Amino acid sequence: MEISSAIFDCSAPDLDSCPDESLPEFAFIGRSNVGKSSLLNMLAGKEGLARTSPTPGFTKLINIFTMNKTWRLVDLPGYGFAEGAKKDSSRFNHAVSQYLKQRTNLCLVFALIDSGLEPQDIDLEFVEWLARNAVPFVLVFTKTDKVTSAVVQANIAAFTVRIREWFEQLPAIFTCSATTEQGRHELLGVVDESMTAIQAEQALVVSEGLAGHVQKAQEPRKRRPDRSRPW
Ligand SMILES: Nc1nc2c(ncn2[C@@H]2O[C@H](COP(=O)(O)OP(=O)(O)OP(=O)(O)O)[C@@H](O)[C@H]2O)c(=O)[nH]1
Ligand SMILES: [Mg+2]
Repeated sequence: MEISSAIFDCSAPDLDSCPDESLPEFAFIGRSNVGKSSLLNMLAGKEGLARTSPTPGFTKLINIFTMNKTWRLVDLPGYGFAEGAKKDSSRFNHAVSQYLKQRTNLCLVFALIDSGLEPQDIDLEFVEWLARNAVPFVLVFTKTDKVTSAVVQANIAAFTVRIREWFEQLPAIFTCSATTEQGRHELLGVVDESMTAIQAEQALVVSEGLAGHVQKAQEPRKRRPDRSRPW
């Protein structure tokens, strides 16, 4: 997939402030500093589109960007930064939780994990939260340029062992580096497949409508792919 236009849309402090749900969205979540904003820029092919920083906890709002005028990338605030950790059992902010649970046009979440680290409790806890709330996601191990591929593979294997019991089918796993652009093609492929699935679903809605089936016209149709998707 080529990205010919990548535009900052808005920064929203909460779900109610997010733009209308007319375009499919793909969101980045993960521990503070894991590389969410950098990965967004890498996929969009536009350095500086989302602001990045070596200081954890930098992204504080739900930042929304429109790609090719037809779909969106969403940069979410990270979890695990002391300020937001407090007593909240899921240890990330309420706006993010609401967005992940209620945004009907959210197609897929890219859940980012630092490939250079052994499984961290906070990431495991978050993945369990995603599973419990049936949020569709893939795992993306970041910053692969910083360690050897043996370390990346060992950390992925260890992570997989720890999460296995929560899933009938493990989530798909990708690796990436914002520095070398490793993984760009694969992750844009995931977006592409998801968009194709949505178009197929919309075509079905039209044909169902033509066949005279009653549609709940006022109810926005969920764009989330069903659980049988390939990832
Ligand atoms: N070497 C390397 N550094 C990276 C990579 N991705 C991000 N970084 C660096 O990691 C730091 C954090 O990156 P961000 O993209 O701001 O991380 P974030 O997850 O958006 O962080 P918060 O907004 O604080 O939650 C920055 O200094 C980036 O330059 C990568 O793939 N390789
Ligand atoms: Mg950020």
